[in-house]
Amino acid sequence: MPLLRRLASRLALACLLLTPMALNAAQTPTDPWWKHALIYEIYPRSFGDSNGDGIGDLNGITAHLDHLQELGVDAIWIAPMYPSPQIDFGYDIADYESVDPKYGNLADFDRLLKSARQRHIRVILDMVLNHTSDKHAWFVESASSRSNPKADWYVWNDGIDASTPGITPLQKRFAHDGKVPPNNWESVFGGSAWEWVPARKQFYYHRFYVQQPDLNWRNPAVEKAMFDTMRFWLDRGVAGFRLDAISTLFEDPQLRNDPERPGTNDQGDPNLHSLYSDNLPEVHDVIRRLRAMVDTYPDDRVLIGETYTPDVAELDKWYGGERRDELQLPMNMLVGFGWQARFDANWFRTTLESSQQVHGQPLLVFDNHDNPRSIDRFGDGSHDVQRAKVIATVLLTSRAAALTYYGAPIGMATATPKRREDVQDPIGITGWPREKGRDGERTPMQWTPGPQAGFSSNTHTWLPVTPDYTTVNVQTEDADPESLLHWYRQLVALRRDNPALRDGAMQFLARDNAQVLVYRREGAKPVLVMMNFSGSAQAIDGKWQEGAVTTLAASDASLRKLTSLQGVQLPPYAAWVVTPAH
Ligand code: TEU
Ligand code: CA
Repeated sequence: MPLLRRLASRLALACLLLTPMALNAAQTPTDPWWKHALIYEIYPRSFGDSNGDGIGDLNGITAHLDHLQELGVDAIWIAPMYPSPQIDFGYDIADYESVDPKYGNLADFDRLLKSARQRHIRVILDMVLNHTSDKHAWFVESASSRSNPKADWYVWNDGIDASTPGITPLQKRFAHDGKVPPNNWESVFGGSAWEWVPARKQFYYHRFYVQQPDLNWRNPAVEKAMFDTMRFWLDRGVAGFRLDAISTLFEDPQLRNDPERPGTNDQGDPNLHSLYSDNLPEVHDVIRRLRAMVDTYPDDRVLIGETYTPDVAELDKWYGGERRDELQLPMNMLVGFGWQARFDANWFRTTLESSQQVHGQPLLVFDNHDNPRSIDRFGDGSHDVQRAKVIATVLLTSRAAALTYYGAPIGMATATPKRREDVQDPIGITGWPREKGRDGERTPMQWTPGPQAGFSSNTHTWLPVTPDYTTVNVQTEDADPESLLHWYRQLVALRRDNPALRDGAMQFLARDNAQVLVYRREGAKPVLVMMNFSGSAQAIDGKWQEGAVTTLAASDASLRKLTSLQGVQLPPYAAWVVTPAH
């Protein structure tokens, strides 16, 4: 063997031995693992219940890791599993360095980490930096007086005189002791964002629930404490964090009123433009310091951002723009959750094309624990699974890292409560019937056609199992090669080691046909992806790929035997992925 090659293979061997995770087949040592990853969000309450209390737990996740490995998942993101009063089901954290007893303990967590590692699955934690629970020791202390050591850890204000001219009806509603909140800021979850505390005779600010007071990120002690908790988990071996509501860390020091917009929101409050309460530039300084801290760890730890942005230019700022010194993977919410998002080839062509205009790797996402499931948002009630296969094709064949959510790969439906008394999510109780809350997208995972869909031995699960579990479940779909689950597995396997699908640029074709979405992933051996967004057959243009082709994946069996594009009609809602035969 020539010396250079021998050295190179030695080096590769050394890498293999040193790296705690084996590298994927086509992964080069310079490619960070997250760049082409499939990341799978787990809502721990709803994934697997190991102890029969009707609530999911960490051991329940560990028990189902084989399924995730078979799917080809590179990392799981676990929604908050820390001790919490569970007002916002974990997003109100009372202790950042432990596990909620309902979900297990630190030993269970370490076991989960180890079992996942054995299956080449990394573990990403949810990190809630903007606020804590009002039961967190920091807030209890902070709220106890104006002079305690943590007095300045949260956002406190004296309020203004209730007779001040120009105060809004909402401010008036929150009057105490002749004082009203200092401005018109609203909680995303309803009402004023300011809550009165008699012990301090002051208001504190909470962007989310009253039980979620905002930390004061202008206090360096807060940053230090939060970075320390992140080190706690990085030292334990987590692969990174999904940063919750990251745009909300800072508020305007002058507390200027947010501009009003016409109409009211789902909680019945005036619509506001969060000009002074969200997305302040100071947050980027924190993120740069956080990135520098995370980069001191080996193995490419990753920062993922919950970044709902108005456009791609704003999204690019979360990468740090050209400097790329902030988040590696801020979520692109525009393609999947944009207010105009619909099952429409033009929508996807336009937004996917612009998704590429960032200084880092795009991260696509169509499902999460806050929004109705994509199968319902993009479905029409009669071709839901076919359409879900098209959406899966977009997610897994675009040039992007991919984020999915438990239940999406089997086509679990959104099961929104029908009666107010059944609602668990507090915003669904206060907002009923305009806002029915987020329970619908958080129902128990459907594993089997057996009792409680195999989620729990307890007949009383925290949310009811959706009745469609008898057909929509892992076991049944595993046995059906035409199922949505098999489609996901096929595409995940394909994107894992096809060079064009990994890094090839996206060249959009068929721009003048509003019924089809077609793109070529460029490369020495390009890959052509064709999707029919309509209910009628669509002609394929032989020029998209001349010569003989091989099918890599086809959602419609009739396409699989074809060896050329000439004269072919793409069946309704079909997705076809091909590559030149030679
Ligand atoms: O969500 C932040 C956020 O922007 C929410 O307002 C989201 O738009 C809303 O839930 C949709 O109904 C994150 C978490 O994902 C969410 O579950 C938490 O409730 C929230 O932060 C507070 O921590
Ligand atoms: Ca804040």
